[in-house]
Amino acid sequence: MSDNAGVAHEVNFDGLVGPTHNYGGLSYGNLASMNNLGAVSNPLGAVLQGIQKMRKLLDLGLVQGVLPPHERPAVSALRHFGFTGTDAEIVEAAAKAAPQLLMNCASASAMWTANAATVSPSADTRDGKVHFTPANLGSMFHRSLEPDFTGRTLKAIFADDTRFSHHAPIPYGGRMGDEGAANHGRLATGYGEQGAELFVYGHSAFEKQTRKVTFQARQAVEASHAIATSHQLDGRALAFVRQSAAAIDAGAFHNDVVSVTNGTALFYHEQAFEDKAEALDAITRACATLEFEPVFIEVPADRVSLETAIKTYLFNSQLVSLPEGGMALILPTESEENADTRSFVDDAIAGNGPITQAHYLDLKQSMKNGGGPACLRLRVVLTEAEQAALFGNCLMTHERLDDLEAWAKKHYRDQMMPEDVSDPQLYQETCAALDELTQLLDLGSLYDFQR
Ligand code: SUG
Repeated sequence: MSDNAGVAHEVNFDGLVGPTHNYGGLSYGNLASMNNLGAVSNPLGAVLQGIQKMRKLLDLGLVQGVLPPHERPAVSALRHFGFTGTDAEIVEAAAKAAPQLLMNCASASAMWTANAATVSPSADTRDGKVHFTPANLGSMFHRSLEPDFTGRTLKAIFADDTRFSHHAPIPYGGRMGDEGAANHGRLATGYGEQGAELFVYGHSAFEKQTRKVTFQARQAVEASHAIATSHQLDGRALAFVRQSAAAIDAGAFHNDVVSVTNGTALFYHEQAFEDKAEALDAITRACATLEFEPVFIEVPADRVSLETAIKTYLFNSQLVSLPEGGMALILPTESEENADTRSFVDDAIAGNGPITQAHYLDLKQSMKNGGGPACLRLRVVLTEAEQAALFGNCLMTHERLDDLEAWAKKHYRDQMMPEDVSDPQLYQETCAALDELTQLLDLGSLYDFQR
């Protein structure tokens, strides 16, 4: 498509934290989620922290988008489990008969939009469209409830079918997990240029588990291959790389907990990949077909241990290109407070590498469920023409963020225990909030309760 040529930007679509944000300890293998089970959460604080992050990116001159929370508790899922009656009756009945099921159906986990989908920019695809595949998130029950509504939302916003192509989630069964952009990266000399796409997987859906593991991998290589094929990517500019079992066992349930890409740079922990030499070689070869060399920024284990990387979420930072040149790391304050990670970042900035700035943000509400800055955003590279074709008001300005802040203050609770999800009143509050949100974002009747 000729008008795809020209300037392209990375647009970060952040997940707006939903009103049911709580610490239900639902994600086995995610140490923060496991360790904070039963803590008091602050949904209002969480959504405001997310909005602050979006403001920071706007201030840096970047393009910022938002994706709406999902309807929770997911009454439609509870209906599948045999509950009947009005929505409020269903929540009440599920709270009595199946509290654990209700807890799973009430998670606000859709906030982590790095897991919403895998996205390939139009510069990478044969048909010149931007391709989307919602992640099946089949490894965790509470997250497996997300793909339908994610697909619906993406189709609503990226509605122009001359520019955007939407695929169904990869079928899940056995261990055919797909966790979306959290295990996907891209290296390119410019956002508008063709890039090398990096798919990081944890296992084969068909392999026998021969080794004792502490935690199961979530991403199947077969799912990654299927996405690369359906997105019509150039096979020479791809790298499929295995995540290290040591990293998964240490709590890196997604690869974006131990590495991040931007521009031609890969910022990664020494122990991120199962076979580091082979991984770096595969990435180098993919980039070579596009005639550039990747910049590897490796963090050695003797400077930052895997354990520290996972505790501080150093690599779950957003690595973004600044309009004036150079790159900024958007990090959680946990990486500022730790001497090892702080000193690595300081040295990186002082050196001659691509990282020129660091900004530390308080995202503790999300961090306590294992979601750092990079988990909270879905990267979508769009040309200016594609950006202009978006439906609704999902691209942020400071005024729109002011509106979202006022909206959250009107509707969100500032304190919640996991068991509060059984309060039918919370469901009513959530629907009122989401109804108003679809008006603010001009998205029409998106939610089941509006249809
Ligand atoms: O899938 N936590 C999420 C965190 C996702 C982070 N995303 C990325 N790394 N990209 C998960 O484990 C916890 C929910 C709870 O316990 O209620 C949770 O789902």
